[in-house]
Amino acid sequence: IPTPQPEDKFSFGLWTVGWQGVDPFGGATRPPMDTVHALEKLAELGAYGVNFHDDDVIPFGSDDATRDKIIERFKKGLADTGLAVTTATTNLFSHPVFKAGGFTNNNREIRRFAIRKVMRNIDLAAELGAKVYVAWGGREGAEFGASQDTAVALDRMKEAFDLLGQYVTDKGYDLRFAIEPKPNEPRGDILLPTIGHALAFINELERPELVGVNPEIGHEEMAGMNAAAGYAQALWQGKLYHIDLNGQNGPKYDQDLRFGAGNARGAFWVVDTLLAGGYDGPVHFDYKPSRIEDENGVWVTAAANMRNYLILREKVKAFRADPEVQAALEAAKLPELAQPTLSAGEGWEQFLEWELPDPEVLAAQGAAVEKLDQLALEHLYGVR
Ligand code: GLT
Ligand code: MN
Ligand code: MN
Ligand code: MN
Repeated sequence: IPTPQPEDKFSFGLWTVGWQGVDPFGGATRPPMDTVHALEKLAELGAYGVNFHDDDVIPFGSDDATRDKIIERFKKGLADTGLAVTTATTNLFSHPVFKAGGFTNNNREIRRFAIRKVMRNIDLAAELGAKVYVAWGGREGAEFGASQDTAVALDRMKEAFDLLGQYVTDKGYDLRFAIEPKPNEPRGDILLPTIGHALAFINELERPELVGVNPEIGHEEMAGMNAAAGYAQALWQGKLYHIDLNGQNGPKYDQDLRFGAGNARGAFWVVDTLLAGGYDGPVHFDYKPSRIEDENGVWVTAAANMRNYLILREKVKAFRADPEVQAALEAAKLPELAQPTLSAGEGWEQFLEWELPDPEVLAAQGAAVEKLDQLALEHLYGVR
C-alpha cells in the first residue's frame, strides 16, 4: 500500500481531529486540541491540507487584536508544516444565536449577522489560498410544519448565495462554493437534504457556475441513498467541487466513522466513481474519532482515513485492470450502454420504421451482473 503523497491531496477538517467527543448525552471526553499541534501532526502523517470553520481557529467573539494574533500564529503553523488551506467554511450552527438557522432564520437580524460572519471568513479563506468554500446549513431546517415556510426560506437561501457570489466576484477571489447536503441532524429536517435537492437549487442562483456540492458519504447513507451514485451525478453535472469522505452504517444518527469503516462496499464504489470521473479536488475527510479514544486514538484514525483511501484505490485499479472483469463488463453490456439509443442520422420518423423485437426474447436474457459484482467483492475481500 503506498504512503500518502502531496499529490493525493489528502485534507482534514480541523474540527475532525479536534473533536472533543461532546454528544447529546455527554460532555467532552478529550481536551481541546491546539490548532498548530493539529497542523504538525497532520503534516507528519502525510496530509496535504486542511479545512477549517472560522470558529475552529478563532474562538467566537474574539476581539480584533486577539483575532489578528491567532491568525498570525496559524499562518506560521501553515508555513512551518507546509500544509495548504484547501478549503474553509463557516460555523453557523454552534452558537445559540443560530439555533433556528442562519441564512434562513425567520429573524432578519440573525440572517444578516450570519451572512456577515461568512463574508468575514471568506476574506481569510481567500488570503490563505483556499479554493473552495463549503456551506453546510445544518441548522437551516425545522421540526414543525408551520414554523418554516420552505419556499420563502429557499428565497432567503438563494438571496444569501447570490450576495456571496457577488461578493467573491467583486473582490476578485478565486473561490467557489460547495453546498453540503444532509437530510437531518441537528434539525429534524434540513433544507437541501440530498445532492439532488442541492443541484436543483443551484440552478436557480444568479451565478450557478460559482456553486457546486460537497457530498458527505455518511449524509447520503443516512438518507438511504447510494453515495457513489450521487457523486457520479454531481460529476456528470460538473458540480463535484469538494468531497467529505467518512463512514456510516445505514440510516441512523450521523456516525462520521473514519473513511472505509462502516459501509466498506459503498466506500469501494465511491473511490471507483471518483477515479472514473476524474475528480481532482482535495480528498477531504470529515469524520469523528470515537469519543472513547484518547489523543493517540485520534492519530490512529487520521492515518487510517488516508490508508483506507489508498488501499481502496489500489483495489479499484486492480478491479478495473482485471481481464476477467473486463470480460464481465462486456457480458453485462456496459459498452452497449455507451452507444446512443438512436443511430447517427436516425430521427423519430426512421425510428418508427424500425421493426419491434419480440419482448419475450429480450426478457429471457440475463443481465450477467452477479458475476461482475462477485468479482468486485473478491477484489475488495482481497482474494484476487
Ligand atoms: C459539521 C458537519 C459536517 C460539515 C462541517 C462543515 S461541520 O461537523 O457535521 O458534516 O461538513 O460545516
Ligand atoms: Mn456527518
Ligand atoms: Mn459531520
Ligand atoms: Mn461534512
